[in-house]
Amino acid sequence: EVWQAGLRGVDQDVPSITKSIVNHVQTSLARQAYNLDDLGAYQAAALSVRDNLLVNWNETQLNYTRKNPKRAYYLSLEFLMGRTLDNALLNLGLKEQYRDGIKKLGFSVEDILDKERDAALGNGGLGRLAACYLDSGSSTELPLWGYGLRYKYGIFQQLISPEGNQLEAPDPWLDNQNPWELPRLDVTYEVRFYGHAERLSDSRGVWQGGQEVLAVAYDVMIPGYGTKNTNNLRLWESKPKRGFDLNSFNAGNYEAAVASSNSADAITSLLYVPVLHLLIEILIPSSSIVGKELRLKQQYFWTAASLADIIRRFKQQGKPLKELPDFVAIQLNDTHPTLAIPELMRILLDEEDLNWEQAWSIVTNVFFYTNHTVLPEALEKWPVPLIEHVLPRHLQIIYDITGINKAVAPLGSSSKVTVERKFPGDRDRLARMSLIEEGQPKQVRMAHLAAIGSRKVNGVAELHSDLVRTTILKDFVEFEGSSKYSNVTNGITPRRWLDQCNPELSDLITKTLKLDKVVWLKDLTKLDGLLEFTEDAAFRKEWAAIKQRNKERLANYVQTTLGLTVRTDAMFDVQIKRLHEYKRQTLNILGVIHRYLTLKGQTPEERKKANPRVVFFAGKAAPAYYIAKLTIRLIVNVARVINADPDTKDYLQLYFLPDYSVSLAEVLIPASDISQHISTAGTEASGTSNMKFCLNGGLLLGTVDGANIEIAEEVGESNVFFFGHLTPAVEDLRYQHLYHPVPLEEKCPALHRVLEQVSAGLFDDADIYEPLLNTIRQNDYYLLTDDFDSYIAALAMVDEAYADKEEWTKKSIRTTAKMGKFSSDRAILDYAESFWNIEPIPVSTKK
Ligand code: 26V
Repeated sequence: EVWQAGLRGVDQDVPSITKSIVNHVQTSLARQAYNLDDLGAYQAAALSVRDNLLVNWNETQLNYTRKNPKRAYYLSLEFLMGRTLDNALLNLGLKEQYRDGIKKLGFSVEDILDKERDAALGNGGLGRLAACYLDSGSSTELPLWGYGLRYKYGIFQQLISPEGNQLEAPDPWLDNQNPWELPRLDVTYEVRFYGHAERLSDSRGVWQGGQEVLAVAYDVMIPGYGTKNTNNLRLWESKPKRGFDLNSFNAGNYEAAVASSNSADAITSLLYVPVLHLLIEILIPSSSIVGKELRLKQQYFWTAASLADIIRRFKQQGKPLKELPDFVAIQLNDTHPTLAIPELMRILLDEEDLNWEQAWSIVTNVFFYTNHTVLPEALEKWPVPLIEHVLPRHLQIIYDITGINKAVAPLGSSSKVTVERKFPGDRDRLARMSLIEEGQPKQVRMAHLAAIGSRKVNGVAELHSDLVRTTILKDFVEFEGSSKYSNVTNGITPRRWLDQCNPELSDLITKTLKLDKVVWLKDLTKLDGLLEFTEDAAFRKEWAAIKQRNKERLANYVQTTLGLTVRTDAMFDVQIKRLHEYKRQTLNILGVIHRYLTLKGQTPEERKKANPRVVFFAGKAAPAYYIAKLTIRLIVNVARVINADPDTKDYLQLYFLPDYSVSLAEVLIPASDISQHISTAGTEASGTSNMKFCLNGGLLLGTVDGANIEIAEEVGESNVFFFGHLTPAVEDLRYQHLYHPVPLEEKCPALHRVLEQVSAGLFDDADIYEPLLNTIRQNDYYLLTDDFDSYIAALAMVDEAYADKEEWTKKSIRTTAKMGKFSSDRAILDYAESFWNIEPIPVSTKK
């Protein structure tokens, strides 16, 4: 408890806590304590906890200013934070005191925690990864700040219509005021768009005119676990520089006057949901241009404000800009912030008068780029005419970087090694590597720009990083050497994803390891001390009982939110992630139908041998992703039929839980016996929920893909269920589909039967699912027909293994015990040491 003693600057005995909460009720909320509801109690408790964070935040920032260490910045368009109160209480070590204090006031801490809305400023894994990294940055005491956008609306809320269609509703998460942010109305920057650019010399230029918008900072405090260190997440809000254009206003043109103000506000109004670019363009050609321009403005607005802020902070030290790389490292989370590269060039060339070589050398030592996907359709490209219109000076710089003669190594680059000199006459290579893709229109390839503008490039799991090196950035590895292209396997914070979401398991682990929980939660490899207890029957009993209670907690949630009764004496089988063809939820639901048809074909006696299973799905589909939405509809309608069938309902239940979120994941993950991570090999860069399930003692059913491979390496292949073709086979199988197709009834009769039943209308109107089924019958790009039989065989192995409950529990314990590698502390320290060259800067806890 030593670490807690010096943690806080505010009195933390229970009476002081109740006093502080009541104080906030009366002063901050201007309400009466005697007729307070749960929401008011949540807000007051949050403000009271915030007082502690503020003290720590201030001390941390002061300490950084005094010590002046090199700092790292994590630029991410998405931070999927979830709820804050419970996490803050646990990180501060104040959960028990607040539980008591809140109880004294006549409330329950669980009810109050439940009043908080998720901060859902992200789409999925990429955004949640950023949130885990912030938690780990503070917990390991690194000087690491996040920069993002303060969206007015987070990811859409998902509703499911009675027919099974996904409907989207806005997520006005800021409607109740947000106690976790501090508006910094004095920290503002002007950001320019449009206008015109002129060249003043070979490398220098000037950009004038256009429209200026104001960026306003909002700070979110990020407490570390068991430390005073509290880092900052700075989110930018856009607002018009002048509220009204007075000229138009006076001329009676009210609409034009508010139009410019509307367009400034629009920049940070919504989080973008990835769309299938091609599909969208075909369907709504003109609307997509407006959307695209806004997204580009969003990216530039955020990178420009963040860079201006970083440079202002650096300049306060009075050091020359050539020392920037000694004090600043900037991690680019995917290509979304890549405009920071030409923007820093613009600042250094046009505003700071550096020459090209000096500027380029600074830039390429400051930035680091993480790639999160190798799927070609997901790689960002921006039309040249659009960049020219919105950011004319940046387009010039991008052309200069690519080199007048498409020589990739930039104009005047110190090495003077250009692609042309290294590979003379290889014109194909030049075209492949160019930052500009030829076409109508020409497009800027953001991954190429990010790669050549960065000090290091990494993928997010071993296999994925290999694929980055051998596919999308192969030419760059050949040109620049492989040492720049490395791997940092993703991680998750064990604070939220074990201690917070599964408190009973956390307590059992603490008791069993005989360690202060701070110790193992900060060095997760300590979990392997659990291994010796796998043979301890009493321990296994406790372990299994906790899983059972977590299943009941989930069943309760489904009962209260959906009014459905879930049986808890069955295996819980979970697949929760964004809906995408490559993630193959379709394979899962077709497997469920196969199981249903098999059960239907059995006698009641035969059925009794079946392993009862409850299958859960959750996840959102991009609003324009027709096939993904159709998959949701199929799941919902199969569920409707199966759950009502008296022949099978004791053996198979199916649920699609709407509106997947961080908070829902916190209930689902601890309750899972088995979870599915079944992407086509080579398509899932890493996956991070796979780590969360395994950390909570859920076993993994998956393909040999992403981080699944490294999980299996750690926990042992005998504790995971693998199936399906491997990455090297994929290309050839796709070729076979195209040029030597085999009729489905021959290739995979079991799957053929399933598709026939769906087509015939067993679950819904006949023909509804034809577009979905045709993706399988036609070219089956994601290889369902190749993997279906081995998938069904793997499911059977799972059933067989689950029949032996003691052995299953042993597997579960072994899995948790070997998950130490996947702490995001390990990942963030790897970035800190091998990329950023930054060190922990602890805030002294001595008084
Ligand atoms: C985006 C899109 C948008 C257009 C349609 C197709 C498509 C496919 C994939 C993506 C993902 C973009 C980047 C991303 O979110 N990657 C995820 O990053 C996680 C954190 O590293 C990782 O665990 C996931 O495997 C990876 O998909």
